[in-house]
Amino acid sequence: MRILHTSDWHLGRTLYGKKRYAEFEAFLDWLLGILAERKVDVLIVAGDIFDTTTPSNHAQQLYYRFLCRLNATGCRHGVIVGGNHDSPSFLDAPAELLSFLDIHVIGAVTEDPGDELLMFRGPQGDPELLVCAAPCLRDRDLRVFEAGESLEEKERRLIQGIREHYRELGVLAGARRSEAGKNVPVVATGHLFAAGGRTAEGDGVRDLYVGSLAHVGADCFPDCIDYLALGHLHAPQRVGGDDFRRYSGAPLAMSPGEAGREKSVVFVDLSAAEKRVELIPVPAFQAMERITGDMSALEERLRERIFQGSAAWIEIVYDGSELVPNLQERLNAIVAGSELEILRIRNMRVVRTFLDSDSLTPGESLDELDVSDVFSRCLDARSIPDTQRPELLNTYRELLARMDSEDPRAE
Ligand SMILES: [Mn+2]
Repeated sequence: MRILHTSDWHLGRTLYGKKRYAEFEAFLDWLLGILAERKVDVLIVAGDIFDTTTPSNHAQQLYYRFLCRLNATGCRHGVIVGGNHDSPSFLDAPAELLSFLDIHVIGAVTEDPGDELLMFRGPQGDPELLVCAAPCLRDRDLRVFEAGESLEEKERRLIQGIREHYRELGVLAGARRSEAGKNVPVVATGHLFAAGGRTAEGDGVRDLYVGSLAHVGADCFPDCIDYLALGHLHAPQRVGGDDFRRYSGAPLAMSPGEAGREKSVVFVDLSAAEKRVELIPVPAFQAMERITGDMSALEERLRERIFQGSAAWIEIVYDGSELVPNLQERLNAIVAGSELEILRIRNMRVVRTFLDSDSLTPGESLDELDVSDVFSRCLDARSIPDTQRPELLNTYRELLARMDSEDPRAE
């Protein structure tokens, strides 16, 4: 059995307002090529297929076009599970239709964990792979919350709910395996934050749960799993040092700050006498770069890139001490007529001034700050004592998480 594991495509995601459809399309075409070349039997996409719960028509077109071409690569089965960015009901809506292409979609958990169990059979009808296709487990799916409980209690119960779900899947998988009468390999999916996992600045991973401390211990997953295909963390990584428990990571850089970090998909061969995994690097379809420095360093670097004929998307971080009131105009004048494109300018001098002083100065913009900067600034401005801050911060994060997870199509 040859499996390809990927996740966190975030189709439709923009970068500082810039659309990235050309990159998504290039990635999906490249992936079809890899599936054919490596003679992959099963494709697993472990959540965050789309960036939002209401994907654009263009993002949907890329997705369905890819799925239609999947079988032609020789890949016989597809498994798609919902992530925290996906709308479960949106993913599930075409599930019956897609099952005719042998593509299995699990947008959200149902009353019966058995619905997540998929037994794939070979051309002769013999069972060859068992997949526990667990999607992102949302707090409302697990229904473990009670009114008035503390944040810590909520998190403890959530972890317990996730643990229980995987335990049930393990029991069911064991039973299905003995029914099959042979030692069929088991692959499980998940879209969650495993304890010890790494995130990096600029990689665009959004907190899954309020408090974000709900990290799932490696002992949560049943022993019968031969390969665990996880999504949610955007940097490729193993779980607990185990080669067969992995995050594939996102295929595309989520910001110019991430440029240069290797992106990959995971090729897993369970058919060989010795099972093995291999990371297949994803090419960078769009050059990107973050350039940091004072005015002369920025100018020198930009000119260097222009000379090289680069068509990169650039994020500028100005950290000079000199006040440059016309920073944007000066930078744009440098790149005018070249292939370079400046997507964003972050003026650290302005950010520092804004965070340190009580008054706004001309030229400051909310765009320079992230949402938590603004909130801390707000607490400072109202002289909120430190003792009250953690609770206010939690309430604020709860509100943000609720805004993020709103699913207009649900119900
Ligand atoms: Mn993601």
